[in-house]
Amino acid sequence: MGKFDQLIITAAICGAEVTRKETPYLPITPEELSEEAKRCYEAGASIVHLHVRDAEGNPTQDAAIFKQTVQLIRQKAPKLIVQVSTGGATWMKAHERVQSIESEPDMATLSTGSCNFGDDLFLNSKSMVMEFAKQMQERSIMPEFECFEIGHIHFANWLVQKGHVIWPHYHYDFVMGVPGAIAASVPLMVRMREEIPGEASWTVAGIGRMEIPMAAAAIAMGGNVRVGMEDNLYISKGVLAKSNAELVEKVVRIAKEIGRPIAVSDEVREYFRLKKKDS
Ligand code: KMH
Ligand code: ZN
Repeated sequence: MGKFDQLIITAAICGAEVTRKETPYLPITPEELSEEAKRCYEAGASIVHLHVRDAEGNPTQDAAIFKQTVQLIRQKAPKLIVQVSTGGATWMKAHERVQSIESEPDMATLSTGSCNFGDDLFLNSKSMVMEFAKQMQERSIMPEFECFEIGHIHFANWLVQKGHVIWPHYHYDFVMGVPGAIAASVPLMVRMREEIPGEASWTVAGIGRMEIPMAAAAIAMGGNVRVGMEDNLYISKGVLAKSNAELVEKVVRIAKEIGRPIAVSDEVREYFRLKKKDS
């Protein structure tokens, strides 16, 4: 495939940390999450990054809830690429976190190192990451390397070099601005990009008020963008986004001004060489 210039937009619609107290617009139930995923798809997202919640609205990696949500998303937006979280929440155990891949998504996140995460520790030991990678490989689920620090990129590269992750294409997500991990700044993003293999692709997820500035810089640099309430709740200063789709629409507007075409899911499926999946 020649140069892939289209902008891949990932919508991170729920996350594990945000609460309904912080925003009444947070989608939580499988029905709400699937409707929101469809809205984001229609707005221009080609990938949905998915966390789910239990009946009380608390984060969970429960396989049944993931399966139900993935099935609903596939009914409502059949082309949308579904990427489940194996990061879950900081307090979850490894066996709990990895259950999400039982929903047979197209992709799953693979966090490739530990870091502080606000007041907590986000633990991703070498053995945990290798076990998650093995299980994803067995199920033909493409990993997205979640890098909260520059060294996480190096460990992802090691996994590839040693054959622990084998895929025709590799994609990295630079998560920038989590308190306790790498800051959200353009020079650091440039530095991170230098560390990934030349043929790989990358996305930036800027946290909080840095979401849109980092997105704009990534669009200009030829990278890709993640937006959504997992990372940022505001559409503009002091104004809550009423839907994740509003954040996707904002990125689409910026991309149009900069001259980046928006990728559609089928193009990304081919670029990433995703395997056909059914719920
Ligand atoms: N909630 C964070 C502790 C992922 O989705 O893979 C981890 C996270 C990363 O959100
Ligand atoms: Zn996540």
